[in-house]
Amino acid sequence: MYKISLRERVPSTTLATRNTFPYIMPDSQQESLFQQKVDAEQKIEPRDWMPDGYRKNLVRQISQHAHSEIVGMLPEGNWITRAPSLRRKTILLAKVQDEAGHGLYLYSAAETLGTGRDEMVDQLLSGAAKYSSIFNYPTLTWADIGAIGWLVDGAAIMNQVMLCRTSYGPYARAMVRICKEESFHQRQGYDILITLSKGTPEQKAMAQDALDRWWWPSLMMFGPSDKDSPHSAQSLKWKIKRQSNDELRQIFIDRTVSQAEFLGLKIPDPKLKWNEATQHYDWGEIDWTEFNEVIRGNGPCNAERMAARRKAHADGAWVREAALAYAGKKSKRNAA
Ligand code: FAQ
Repeated sequence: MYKISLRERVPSTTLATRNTFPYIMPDSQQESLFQQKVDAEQKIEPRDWMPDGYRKNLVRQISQHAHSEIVGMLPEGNWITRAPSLRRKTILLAKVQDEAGHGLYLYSAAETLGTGRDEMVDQLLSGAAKYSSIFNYPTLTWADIGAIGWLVDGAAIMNQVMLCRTSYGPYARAMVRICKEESFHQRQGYDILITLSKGTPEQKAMAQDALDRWWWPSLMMFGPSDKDSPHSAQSLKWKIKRQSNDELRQIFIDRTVSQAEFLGLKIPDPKLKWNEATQHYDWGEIDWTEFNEVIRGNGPCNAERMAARRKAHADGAWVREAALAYAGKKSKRNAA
């Protein structure tokens, strides 16, 4: 198949074909120019030529990322009415609203690749598309809200800072904005845990219990280990991903251990130990059976999360209809 690329510079060897412009470049040549551009750290923009696989992979990753932000509102949203003070309530409300905003930036970025938002949402609601495993765990106590901010947002930032340098322009730019907000989210979670860990023995125990339950699922957020990650090699070549799942997971562990120590909490991993030779922490083994079960839909809260999203979507149908009718009226008025 041949496609025309209007934005690529036509190579000088083709100048002889000037009179027959537009020049039609074979896919193999387009692909090699595309890779050169990626290697040179130039951003790929929506109207640029891109391999079908690059487009598909991006829509897959960005839409799953968007779904994660939206489903990710549920575990914390669950605590807005139960936050222990007005201050904590307003902070949590703002944080959960930020997650909705992140979902919207991401759906918009994915739409620039030619897939409609309705289609992406249908894929989430039908179970065809994944969202992050982490949001299938329950928030049992207020300390869980601290643990989500500290560990879940902390892991999300670790992954998303690399995505600020992803090769696709609209995704990279969305990430810059998202990361700024995620840093605030991480601090607010840590602040909750500082308060609890300096509190009564019951509060400290609550913080430890939250760390015990959220530690391993947070490490799973980085995805399967590199050797079992089907998308990584190609995504790294296309610079969609800039670091591997295992690399990011290790950096996250290395940075988080001292934060746990500062809180006086113990990471639930008997094998966790500083390794002088590698200058990294050694650590235990993730329960990959649990990870695979959760992403297959069999985690503790998968059914509940999907039921909540389906209900919200159905309940919001009238809002979408009203917004469309209003937009239609407005564009008719403007055209008149
Ligand atoms: N959960 O070959 P890989 C947040 C799937 S945002 C579920 O390694 P890839 C903010 C993967 O999709 C959190 N599924 O895949 C917040 C693929 O399935 P597919 C979300 C997972 O894409 C905080 C298959 O396994 N962040 O938390 C998971 O190269 C608090 C094979 O895996 C992002 O989405 C998982 N943990 O690497 C919100 C960041 N891991 O599509 C509210 C962007 C893997 O073939 C409250 N995404 N899978 O059916 C990425 O960086 C990548 O997509 C990875 C996975 C690193 C997640």
